[in-house]
Amino acid sequence: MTIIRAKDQSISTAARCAVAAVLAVLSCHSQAIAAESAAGTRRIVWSAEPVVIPPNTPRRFFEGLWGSSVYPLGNGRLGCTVFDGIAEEHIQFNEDTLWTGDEAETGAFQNFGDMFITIEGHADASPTNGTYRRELDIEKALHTVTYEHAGTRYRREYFASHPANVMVFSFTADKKGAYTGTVSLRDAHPGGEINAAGGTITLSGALRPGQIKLKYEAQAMVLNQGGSVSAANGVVSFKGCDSLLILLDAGTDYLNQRDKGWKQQHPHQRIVERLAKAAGRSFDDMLAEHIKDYQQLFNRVTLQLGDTDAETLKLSTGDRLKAYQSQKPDPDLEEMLFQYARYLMVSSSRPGDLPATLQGVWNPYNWPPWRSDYHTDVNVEMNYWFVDAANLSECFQPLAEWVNSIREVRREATKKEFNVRGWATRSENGIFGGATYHWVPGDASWVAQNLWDHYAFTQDKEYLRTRAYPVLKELCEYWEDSMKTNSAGKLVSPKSQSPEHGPFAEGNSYEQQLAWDLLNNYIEASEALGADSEYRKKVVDMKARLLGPQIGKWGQLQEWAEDLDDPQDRHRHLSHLIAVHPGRQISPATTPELAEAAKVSMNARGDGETGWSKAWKICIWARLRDGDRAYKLAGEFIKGNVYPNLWGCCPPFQIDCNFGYAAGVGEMLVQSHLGVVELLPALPKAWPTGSVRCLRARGGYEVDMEWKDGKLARALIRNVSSPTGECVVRISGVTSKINISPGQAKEFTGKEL
Ligand code: FUC
Repeated sequence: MTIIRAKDQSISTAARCAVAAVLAVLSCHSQAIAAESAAGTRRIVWSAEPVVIPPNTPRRFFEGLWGSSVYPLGNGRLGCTVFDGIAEEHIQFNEDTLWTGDEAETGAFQNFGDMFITIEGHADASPTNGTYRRELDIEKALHTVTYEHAGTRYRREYFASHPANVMVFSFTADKKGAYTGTVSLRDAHPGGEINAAGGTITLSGALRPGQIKLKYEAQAMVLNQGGSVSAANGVVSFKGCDSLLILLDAGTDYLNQRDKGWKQQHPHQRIVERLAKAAGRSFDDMLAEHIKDYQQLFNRVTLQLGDTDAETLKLSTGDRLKAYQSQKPDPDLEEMLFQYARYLMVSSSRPGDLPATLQGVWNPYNWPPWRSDYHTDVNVEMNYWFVDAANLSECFQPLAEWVNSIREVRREATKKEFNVRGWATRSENGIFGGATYHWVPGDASWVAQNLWDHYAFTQDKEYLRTRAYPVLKELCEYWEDSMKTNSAGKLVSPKSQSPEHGPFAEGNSYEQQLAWDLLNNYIEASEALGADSEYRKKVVDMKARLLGPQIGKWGQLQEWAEDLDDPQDRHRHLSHLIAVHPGRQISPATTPELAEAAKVSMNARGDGETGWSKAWKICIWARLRDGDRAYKLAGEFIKGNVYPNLWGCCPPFQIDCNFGYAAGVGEMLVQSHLGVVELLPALPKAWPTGSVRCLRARGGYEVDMEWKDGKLARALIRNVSSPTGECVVRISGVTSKINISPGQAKEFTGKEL
């Protein structure tokens, strides 16, 4: 493609430019398989050891072993984590709708169960004989395990197909009759039933806690070539088989519609149909379809941040992380983590599904850390910050649909609690609208910021009209009814806590900044739709009367309306810096004094804390245009908060860490929150040469860039969805207005840069 990886030095610069010119106007969506694969560089997470968790391991150790070593597969709805033992394969699986809770209680995302495949004659197989390798290829969303035992080469290939909507596990060998053993399922909940007939095991039951007792079912279908398969006592046995194909599907009767009582038909029939369809197809056929579907999303963006030496590239992922911890430069790993976040997003959030939880669609607990829920005081928002910029707009849809599904429940609860219009929520949220922990007035506006931003990137008016605008408007009404006028005549938010620390006070910066953002976004949204001009005037007035950001006695940006900040406060939440990122109220370009105060606060908070906190700090420093500091935080994150399977950790594993990191990398390369598409606003010295293809910018644009010696060498901006094509760009410090007709692109080289 337009961007040739540095490893592919055989392609001349002239050839590169020619390719660039021809492809300049094509949208990334229509481009074929990325050149990366063709150039022989592949994005692979790998290890030479299976995941071994000794029986009866206490939960806190299990978390460390599971969270750091299993490889995740998912198709948005279904997810599984694989352990890859030789004599016994263990596959823990999830389906995104298996939740406890109801309209009052958050509940928790649930483990669904486990599938075990035991292989006879492997008990003495050694994973350390030098032939064992397990890998996750994130360019294909394909997991492979290979090993040799007693003169036979064994191969397992697993994937979670979005188009076929089932998970697929293949076991092959280079000798006939190599597989004898059993397949079994374990229900993660008590009281269910497990039956086996023919080659299929069925697990079914109903959840007990909570008022909404979801019914669930999973089926594993074992298809063999050669040998025989039989069923007894809930277990499928296979004997002397040349190969096995196991299909796994699961579901519940959850429906994201309150007016239907949150329920639909029992999942049994849907599972039977999906499995029957998949069983009629070959593994190769389903794999080809899966890779095509996945790469339509994944291949849109390529990124190159520099070269890692060949020795480091050969290391297993765990060893590369160790090398990185001992200061070995590895820009390829930094880039890999950006792409890994895209892998996780495509695998855990597809249209029609529920949003990615704190653990995406991978959770082995019934009482998971923080319920594996939708935390609205930073985490679920962070999950979706990077999605549009990383050219995965389709993956955003679940968040908008979830908000839409719970609005009514939240409106009722808010009316009952505060007697105001609109709605608010508490920071722990579930799939039936139930919420727990403190009420946090700013939270709903924060999710609404994601909703607005998705429009800002895509310019999709139908989405704005039906999904974002109604929420923005009802939240304006919430603020209208909830704000008080203080003694200085300013509007202040009701008493609450700045997320998770400090006193309960009025006018916290968290609420003030989020209210500003909400009102500001509402004004733009109503203008874009030509809607509610009278109400808009009211909102303009409210925005003007809001208590704004304040600079305190040590030059800091105040977290509270009173000047209470402690310079020793290292709290993980950065709630008073939302105006810098992801908001747009404070920036070095528009409010330099406040931006300086934000730096004082950021320096005081320090460069430590949880994985997601560091990820957010990357974003904030990038918005403050300090690329080197943003890079330092990226390094702190990789050294301290990334497991060998590349999951980010709080600890424990929390997917916002991965997604927040990707947002940070995006902010370092392109910013567009101020109505200007700004290229390389925070490029660190550590990435002097690099390139990126098809990042998205707000307004409906796509950006390709190549840079050299810390300076932009070539840029291309494509109009993919801007109706006007009036684009303000900031390139190499110069701001100019350009016009790019829909479907066209403008290239910048030479003097313009
Ligand atoms: C917020 C954070 C915690 C954790 C939890 C899921 O409450 O303060 O660190 O990430 O979300």
